[in-house]
Amino acid sequence: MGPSALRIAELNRRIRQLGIEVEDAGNISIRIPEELHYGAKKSMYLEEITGACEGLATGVERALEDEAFPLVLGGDHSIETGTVAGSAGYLRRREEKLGLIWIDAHTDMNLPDTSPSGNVHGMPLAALVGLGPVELASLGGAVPKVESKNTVVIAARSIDPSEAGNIRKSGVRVITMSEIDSRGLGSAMAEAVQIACDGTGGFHCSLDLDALDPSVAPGVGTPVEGGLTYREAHLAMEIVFESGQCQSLGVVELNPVIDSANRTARLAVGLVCSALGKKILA
Ligand SMILES: [Mn+2]
Repeated sequence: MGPSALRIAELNRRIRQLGIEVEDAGNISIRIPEELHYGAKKSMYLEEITGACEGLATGVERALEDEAFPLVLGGDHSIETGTVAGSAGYLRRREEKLGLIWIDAHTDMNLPDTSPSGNVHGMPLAALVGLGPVELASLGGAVPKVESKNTVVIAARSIDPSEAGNIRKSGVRVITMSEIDSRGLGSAMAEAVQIACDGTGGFHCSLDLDALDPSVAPGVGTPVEGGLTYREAHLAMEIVFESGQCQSLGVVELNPVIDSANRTARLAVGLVCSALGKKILA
């Protein structure tokens, strides 16, 4: 439902207004929740998620081969395993590496063994840096999809105790909200871009809308108080654009069921436009 809400908020028209050609590739085919195989309690719907991500990875890689910029909308953050697999696969063919900027209230570094909920949307970053779950980590062959030294989480403020061990083990840089409070978002994002660009051929930016404060983005799967302001989020997207190194973008965790009159979708459309180069004074 997230992608539909973004279309209703006129995402395509707003991007076209920036002078960018848009081709809407439609939705990934997934069965409705009632038809899905629940799977193991420790990693719910992992089989369906892995299948969906395989198709998505192929689509993203093909879009990049066609010299398009893949913008992937969600939905559950687990889909980004597919997006990043495709984006990294494209660079791997050119013997280059992908960096990753993960903007999120959470670090998404759980494993089936450490996850309190069994929700796979809490595991995609662990999969991408090669920790697991193995089905997602090995998607499309190469493990890991991104190296920890080129991966950064920004805006984190809710980390499960068991997850913290995985973060330490991986060596991924996590810039928390406390650090953003003290040094400012501009400086924190500059460091994030530097990490993601160091020796890579470009980076993927994954924007979990729960990175924003619930007062501006109420329509997300797992809201956490104390997030980015409206302006900070736009600044983050502007810095992503100005880097000139963002190869693909994901905007995820939009949940219209708990949104208020599609407000979070409209906010997300504005953020995508900033990431694609929209300026206050053109
Ligand atoms: Mn997330």
